[in-house]
This record gives sequence, structure tokens and C-alpha cells, in this order.
Amino acid sequence: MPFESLDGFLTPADRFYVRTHFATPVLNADTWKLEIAGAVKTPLHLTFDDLLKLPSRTAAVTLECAGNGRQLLEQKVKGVQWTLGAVGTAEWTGVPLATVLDQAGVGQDAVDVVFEGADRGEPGTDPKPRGLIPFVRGLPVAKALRPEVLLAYKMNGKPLTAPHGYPVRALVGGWYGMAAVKWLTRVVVTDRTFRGYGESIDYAIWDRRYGPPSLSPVTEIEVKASIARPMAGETVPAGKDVRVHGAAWAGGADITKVEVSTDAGANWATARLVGQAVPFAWRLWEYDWKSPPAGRYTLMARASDSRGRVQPMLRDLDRRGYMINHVVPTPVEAKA
Ligand SMILES: Nc1nc2c(c(=O)[nH]1)N[C@H]1C(S)=C(S)[C@@H](COP(=O)(O)O)O[C@H]1N2
Ligand SMILES: [Mo]
Repeated sequence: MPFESLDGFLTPADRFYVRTHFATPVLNADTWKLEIAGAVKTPLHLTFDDLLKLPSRTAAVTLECAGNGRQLLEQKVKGVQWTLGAVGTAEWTGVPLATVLDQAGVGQDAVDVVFEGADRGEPGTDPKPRGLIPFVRGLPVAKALRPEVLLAYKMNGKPLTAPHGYPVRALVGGWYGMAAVKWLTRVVVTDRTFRGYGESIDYAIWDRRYGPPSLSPVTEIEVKASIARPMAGETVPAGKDVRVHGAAWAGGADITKVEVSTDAGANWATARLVGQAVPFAWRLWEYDWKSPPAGRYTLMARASDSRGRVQPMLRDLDRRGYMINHVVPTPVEAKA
């Protein structure tokens, strides 16, 4: 979805961004099976019907690609050049992964849970393993057992569409999109840390918490507000009130405040948060920009969250092409 067409809390499936690394596999729910393997007491093979018989949950969850906003970086980095649109919120229905892992019995020695999709391809960046690899993503077993981790089979009340992972995808509330593995066919519980292509070469950032940088997988979504309208370069009527609006999200934390500046960050005013906070979902916000005189302006939005995080003004280059949440200027012109 072009972010400027944001017009409600839920993003329709046909306007939801699609990020797919390899060719989209054609799967059939009648023949689909999910294998649960590795450090479990009883390996399982679930059919789609088996999954439907288990208790489900429905929750609105925001999915953001870790590369969302990449096009706005001053220093160009590899990857799909997203502007603002690689984010959306859908109501997902699925079975908590914990239910299935409980059936299988997670071993004492379990460390990570690795989701494997049915899509295969050759990864783009060196160093890369030989041949075709499946799209996979691991997460610590403690996160995998949380209720916001779903084996989702519905999006906004309808079966998943092929681009969004039909028949079943993982959904990891609070984490960037790379963990929400589509066309899910295997879940492997490992007995040591899993560092695949998607946790080390792709979707990894330099972490300096111990001083020297070490590569760490991208995990939780950062705090961020995006302006939907006016969009960059838009002309608004001078002397009339202008509705500035957008969405703000912070992974597993709640948005506590969104501030708007119309003068490139010199002064900030508090925007109105719309509706109620929904865990793991974005919060819409709006701000009445009182009759701007004719001229050129730089709009900015900045979010704060319940963990005390505030959106930074500057880009952290250690994040390579991921987790892009610094405040970005939106130049607009008010014309009579
Ligand atoms: N199997 C598989 N799952 C995947 C991907 C993929 O390429 N293959 N892309 C991931 C990435 S990087 C993102 S941002 C989300 C995007 O989900 P969407 O296409 O439904 O918006 O799916 C994730 N799951
Ligand atoms: Mo992504």
C-alpha cells in the first residue's frame, strides 16, 4: 500500500505490501503439511484440518519490513528501495505456536525455533551458501512460546492469499516482518543457537553493546511514527486548516505520544491518538495544522512509547539497511 493512502486501522489484503525473496510457491491446503521436528519429544505432521481443529486466536498485528524506509536513507544501502509503504496492519487468525509445540513437547535442551517456508531460491548477497535454500527464520524458544506468535491461516477474516503465505504463515507480533515466515511447512526446534542466512548475512545489524561490533539478528520493531498525508512534495491550501495524519507503532510496546513539527523540528505539538491501544498493532494519529500561511514547510512526526523510547532524529549506521526509524522530513508547500 502506498502509505499515503492510509485510511483506516486495518489494511486490506490486496493493498498490503508484499515482500517475497524467492518465487511464490503454489501450495494446496488439502495436501499441505506442517512438520514439527528437532528437539521435541514427539515430532508431528499436522494437516490443515488438524490445525483448524485447534483453538484459534484473532488479533490485529502490524507487520513492518525491516527495510521499510530504505529509500529515504542518505547513504544508499542494498535491498528493495521501500519508501514508507512496507508496513500494514491486518487482523490475523491462527493457532498459537505454543499449542502445537506443547503437543510436540519441547525438549529441555531447546534453544531456538526455526520457521521454514516452502519457497526456495538463491540468496543475493555474499557470503552465501551453495545452491537453493529455503526462506527460514529462527527465534528464541521463549519468544516462540508467547501468545503473539501464531500459525496464521486467515488475514482480515479470509483465507491467506498466495502472496501473503497461503495456506499458513507464521506471525511474530512485535518483530519485524522477516520472522513472519510465509508458506510455512516446517518448524524445527534447535538445541543450539541457529544462525542462518537470514539471521547473519541478511537481517542482521552491528551491535556494540560489548564495545566491539558483533552481528546480531534484527528482532523487535522500533518506535516510529510515519506521516501518511500530506505526503512529501504535496501542496496544501494556504490559510485553511490541514489535517496531518498517519500511524505510529512500537512493536510490543504502546505508543504514548506522537508529536508533530511543521518547522523542521524546531517546535513540536502533540498529535491526537485515535481509538484505543491494541497490543502489537499500530495507533493512528492526527493533528490539526491551523491555517498555515503560504510558504514552504518541513513536517516531521516523532513517536514515544511505553518503554521510554523516543524516535531518534538521526540514522544509526550500525543498522545497515534495516530498522529505519529516525525522524524523516516531509517537505510541503502551502499555496493560496
Ligand atoms: N517464506 C517466506 N516468508 C517470508 C518472506 C519470504 O521471502 N519468504 N519475506 C519476509 C519478509 S522480509 C517480510 S517483510 C514479510 C512480508 O510479509 P507480506 O509479504 O505478507 O507483507 O514476510 C516475510 N516472510
Ligand atoms: Mo522484510
